[in-house]
Amino acid sequence: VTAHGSPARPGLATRVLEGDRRALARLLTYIENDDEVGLASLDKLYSHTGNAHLIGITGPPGGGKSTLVNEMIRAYRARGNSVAVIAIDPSSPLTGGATLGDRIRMLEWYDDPHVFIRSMASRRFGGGLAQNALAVAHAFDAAGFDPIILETVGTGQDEVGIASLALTTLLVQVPGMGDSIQTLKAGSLEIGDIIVVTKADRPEANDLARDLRRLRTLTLEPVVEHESVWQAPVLKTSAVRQEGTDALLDAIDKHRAWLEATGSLATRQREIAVAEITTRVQADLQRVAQRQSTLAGGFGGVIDGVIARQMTPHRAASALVSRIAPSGDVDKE
Ligand SMILES: Nc1nc2c(ncn2[C@@H]2O[C@H](COP(=O)(O)OP(=O)(O)OP(=O)(O)O)[C@@H](O)[C@H]2O)c(=O)[nH]1
Ligand SMILES: [Mg+2]
Repeated sequence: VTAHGSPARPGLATRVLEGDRRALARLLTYIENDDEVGLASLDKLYSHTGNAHLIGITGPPGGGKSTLVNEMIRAYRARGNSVAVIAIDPSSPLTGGATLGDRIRMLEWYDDPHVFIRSMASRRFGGGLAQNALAVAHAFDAAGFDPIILETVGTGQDEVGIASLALTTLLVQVPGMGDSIQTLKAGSLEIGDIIVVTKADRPEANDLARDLRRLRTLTLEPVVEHESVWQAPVLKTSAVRQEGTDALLDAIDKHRAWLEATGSLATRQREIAVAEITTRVQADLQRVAQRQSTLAGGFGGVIDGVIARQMTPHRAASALVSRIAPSGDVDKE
């Protein structure tokens, strides 16, 4: 705390560590707004993180993700865990934010101090979705929640990408959406450490699970069974019949144990850290660029150079980046 007064509210981080929910809620708002208070609190909290298992869930809109998360909360509570949920809400004009169903589901946990659900609007962050969601996860981690579940709709690149920044990623597939494989975007099967067929009470669920098992063996490399290779299981869950959730939690535990046993956990944590830092760098550079572009003589004249066709936008960008990071090797790629 400086003589001029630190922007950090004294004690916010401490109160979060003590389990103060209101302090945690306030911290999350600061983090979402990229407020310096949130960053300063995270400085204090970060050494208390690294304990929680971060679970990503992604899949098609309306695929039953939130309902599944709700069942997972119930099952984790029965096991004595404190559970935090980050629901990235695409805020599409179609859904207009959290659905009534989501709100009712959240109300169920209103009085439970061991459940914390936070919705984040993805449009508010632009390209900065990943680092803010992960920063929120750090806050939950420091506050003692484990696991932390991150739900995103698997439509935009950002949303799929962020779910894959978890330690265990669940890819949801839903039966009865026409041709089963049609709903699966190329390449998206690989991000699933566990593939979950939701709404398994529907008659098409078995066919979909079978097709996914075949597709998995076709697309995911080694056919060889080896303990160092994770074989993504295909599991079925039904919220209607209250089936499959415990098996899913067991599979998540098994994946976690596999990560630890094979050393993949350290690799994964490193990948996540690199991704988080990289997106932060991108966001910071973007902010600098936007600020510079609005100054008089924007970007020190390079805009004029581009308009006058003396310089390509590509070269203008490189010139600006080397001005910001003079020793960087950005042009050498
Ligand atoms: N039959 C059946 N319907 C389900 C099941 N789980 C969810 N649903 C229904 O599927 C619809 C969508 O469920 P959500 O859990 O909101 O799906 P979501 O994937 O979170 O949706 P978005 O977040 O809007 O993309 C709701 O009408 C649920 O009642 C299930 O196990 N069986
Ligand atoms: Mg949802």
